[in-house]
Amino acid sequence: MARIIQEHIAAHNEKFQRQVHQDYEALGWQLTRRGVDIDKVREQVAAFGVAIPSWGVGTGGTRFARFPGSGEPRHVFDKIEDCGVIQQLARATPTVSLHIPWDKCSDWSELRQAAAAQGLSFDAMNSNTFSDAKGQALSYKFGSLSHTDAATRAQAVEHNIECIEIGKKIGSKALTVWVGDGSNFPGQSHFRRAFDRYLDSSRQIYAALPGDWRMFLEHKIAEPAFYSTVIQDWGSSYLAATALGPQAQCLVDLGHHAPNVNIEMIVARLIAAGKLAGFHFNDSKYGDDDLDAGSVSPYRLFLVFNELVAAAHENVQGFQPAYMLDQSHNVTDPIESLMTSAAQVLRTYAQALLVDRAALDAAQEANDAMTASQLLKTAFQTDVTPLLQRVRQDAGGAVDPVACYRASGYRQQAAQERPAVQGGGGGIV
Ligand SMILES: [Mn+2]
Repeated sequence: MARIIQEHIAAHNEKFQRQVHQDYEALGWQLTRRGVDIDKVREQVAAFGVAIPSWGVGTGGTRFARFPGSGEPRHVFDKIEDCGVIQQLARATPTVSLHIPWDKCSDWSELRQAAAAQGLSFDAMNSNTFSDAKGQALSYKFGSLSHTDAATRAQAVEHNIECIEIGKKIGSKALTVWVGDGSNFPGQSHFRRAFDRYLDSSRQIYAALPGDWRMFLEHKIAEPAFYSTVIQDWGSSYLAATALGPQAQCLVDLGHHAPNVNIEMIVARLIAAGKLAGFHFNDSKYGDDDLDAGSVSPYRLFLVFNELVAAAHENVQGFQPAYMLDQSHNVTDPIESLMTSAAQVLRTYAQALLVDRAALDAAQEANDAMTASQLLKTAFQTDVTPLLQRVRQDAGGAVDPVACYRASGYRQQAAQERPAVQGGGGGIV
């Protein structure tokens, strides 16, 4: 299937050319008055990338139902094609994060070439021991890396090592491990023993990690285990990552915390400890809702980015977080949602770059809470839309990615070429 032709994007951009130029100039003057060089901010934003999860281009679902969309990807090569369109139009997602076994294929070098043809490379590998793969010998119904049965734990370890082996073939440099292990009833699980078993299994995975790889431990407070989870919070994650060694770090999925938890504080703690692996961006109102990034609480996302920009500004040693989207699209076209979320991540990064760090430092030192708070608000309330449009336009993307995508007819074409299939991975991690 042909990607969206560049002439279509150029014609789309042509309509906005004058407007983008004028708005960018106006924003430039506004920022100049605040002592900010808009071109420097633009360069930083243009260099920022967030990975697409391969499972994100399929329609998600809830435990009640899944309503498949049309033209859904049938296999990993279709997924790469969709990811290529997202990158082509939004220019913020140069990498893809694979999920095994959902993305298994027979020729990894062919996949690597297919991705490269779309201007894509591969980010962290994701293992799956929270569901049973077809033909799998032992079930993960009662856990995986922390299972009471040694053979089941060994099978889960082996699977993670296989993910590393696949990752080596496609240029990945990290393994993300999230386990659904936990319990649904008080008394069901011996908390300390389960954690010890998890550590013992994880040590075997860690030992298989190449020297230049990192292992990302993703915590989650609940679901599918609704009473307790083995790696329930950043504290457990930090304990495990510390026990494993320097290549193990803690990954923060924004949806994996109790309501109202101060996530930006957690981020700051992990940065200080040199243990921040990176992020799974999404948004939520109640729990692990997996809504589009910044769709409910954009200010919370901004406060997280404020910590990230501050750490970079202060040259915190070893600070190199990995960024990925992780959301489920139940009612929208996944391509539209992923482009919108990627743009939101870039927008929030740009806003955080606008915080007057010297003034904030001074306000904090002087205990001037009002000024400090206003400095953040001033940055957050700046409309950086023209800057984002310019970044996309300069890179050959679309000024308005969703409008350009809709007008391209890509989805309709995909629907014709990809007959609907049953099943497929629609998981949420
Ligand atoms: Mn996640």
